[in-house]
Amino acid sequence: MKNKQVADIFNKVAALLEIKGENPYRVRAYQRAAQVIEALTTDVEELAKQGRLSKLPGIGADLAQKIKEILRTGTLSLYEELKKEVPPHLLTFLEIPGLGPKKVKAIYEKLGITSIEELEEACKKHKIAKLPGFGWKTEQNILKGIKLFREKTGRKPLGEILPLAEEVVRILTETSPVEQIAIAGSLRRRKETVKDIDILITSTRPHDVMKRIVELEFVEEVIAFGETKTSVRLRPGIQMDVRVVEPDSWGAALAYFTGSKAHNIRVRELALEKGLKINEYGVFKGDKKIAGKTEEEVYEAVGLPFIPPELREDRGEIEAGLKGELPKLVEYDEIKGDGHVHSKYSDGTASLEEIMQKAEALGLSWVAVCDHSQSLKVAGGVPIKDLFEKKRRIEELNKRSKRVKLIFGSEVDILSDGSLDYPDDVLKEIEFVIAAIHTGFQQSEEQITNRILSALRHPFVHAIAHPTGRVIGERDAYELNLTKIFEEAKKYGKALEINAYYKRLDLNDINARAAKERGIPLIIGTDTHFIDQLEYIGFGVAVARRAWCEAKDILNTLNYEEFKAWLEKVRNQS
Ligand code: DGT
Ligand code: CA
Repeated sequence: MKNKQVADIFNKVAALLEIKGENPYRVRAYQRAAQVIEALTTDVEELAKQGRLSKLPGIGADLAQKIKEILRTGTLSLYEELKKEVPPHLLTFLEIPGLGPKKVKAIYEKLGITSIEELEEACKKHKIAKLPGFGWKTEQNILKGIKLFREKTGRKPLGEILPLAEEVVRILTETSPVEQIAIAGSLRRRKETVKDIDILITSTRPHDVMKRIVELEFVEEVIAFGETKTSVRLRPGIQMDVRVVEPDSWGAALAYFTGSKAHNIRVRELALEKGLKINEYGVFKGDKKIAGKTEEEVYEAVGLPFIPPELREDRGEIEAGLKGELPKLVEYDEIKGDGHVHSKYSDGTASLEEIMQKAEALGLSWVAVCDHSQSLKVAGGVPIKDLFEKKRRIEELNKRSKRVKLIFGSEVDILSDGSLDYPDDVLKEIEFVIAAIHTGFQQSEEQITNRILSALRHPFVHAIAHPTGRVIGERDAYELNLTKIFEEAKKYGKALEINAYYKRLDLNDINARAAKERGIPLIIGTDTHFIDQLEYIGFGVAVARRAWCEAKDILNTLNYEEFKAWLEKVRNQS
């Protein structure tokens, strides 16, 4: 039913007319029409076909025409015109809960506010409360509305949402009549941030599945309930769309809803070249469906091999697939070690023994314990005397442990002049030195780049941790000349980290791919300070896969002896 779509457009038209200061009767007419259509229990499209629209209360010939226009074109020319006449940010303001057109108009006319940031600032400075017709309470509501709006529109880190989506899949598998179930969309492609959760299901009892979904404990709001599509908002402020598809279309739907859109468009072009039609139901030759049950057969029908979801971004995977040159991506279970873990020696919460146990439980065979260096006092930087105690403890534990070995590492600060935070005779004793910038972010591009370059040239450094310094949603990368850094890493055979902490993912997919193409070794580290987060290594593998990396590009696929050999090789060639 398109009732909601029609009502939404009428509501927006009413709001825009009101902001423009048009005749209140006209505004009211659109609002009323929206209410009437939204409350209909029959399909507005059916009424239109039967010529019964103008029988509806408040809908005259003119509005009936407009409804038909929306049904025919998906929008309304009047609405498109109005959007052009009103500053676009005011339309955004209308989406903030608690802000209607009257208030938006007043805020704009009296204070000239043009962005959400300005609006927030004005609330905090109590400029809004002083406007006529507003007040302290309204101001507080607007602030709350801004927070909700940001939650609603902001993208969320993969690491916050993937575990939630996997939990939903687990619960539905165990407690509802689903047959097939899969996560699709950007989550399946393991994009670093996601807008929403897309889930696909096959079931002979869709109503029961959807009922179970709206009953899930993390559901905050049911946006739409239907047997083929149900949308809910989950508590951390993210929408989840669940679609039930026919088993016969499973592969086609999975391919379609996994995206990316850019990838889908390229696949569709290939289909067209072969005289085929492709959509979420299948691949068709004329009226005959020739594929749709599995993703493999859908790709095959258009002349492609199966493309791993992490590559589906139209970044060359179609061309590579056609030539049979897709990479054999590093697998999650090929990871043998974690390159960056903090222990109690600095600001981590776990003892060396606990790290060993957890690593064993996860099936890892080595962990580099890289605590902060001495001058990083806020993060419990390890003084030199404790460093050698840590070394002895690791040697003792390694003697007793067969399956898991610890590597005596350090995350050594690159000081603001580019020197390292331990003297050379100390650095020499540390098995794995990963250097990092934690201070002086405000320096110029040249200064920061030079600091990293001098660390890369240092004979005892093996790798650079979180090379660009960005923190998703909190801090941009520092000013940096990555090209120079790649050149120097390549020249000295040093590694760059893919930091797997979900707010860092640094290097990101694009930069990691650039490094890999230049033959720079990459090392994945969880950078974890909490023992459970050793599991986050998978987010780093996701970045590596999105960066087209194969096992040979990733140092974590080496076994303990091989990794130790690499560490020594770096030292010997320096
Ligand atoms: P997101 O949600 O912004 O993190 O990213 P996606 O890729 O999950 O995007 P979403 O949820 O809007 O749509 C899911 C998939 O559905 C998308 O990856 C590809 C497919 N899709 C959506 N809209 C279109 C479209 O207009 N054309 C095509 N070819 N595919 C589309
Ligand atoms: Ca999505």
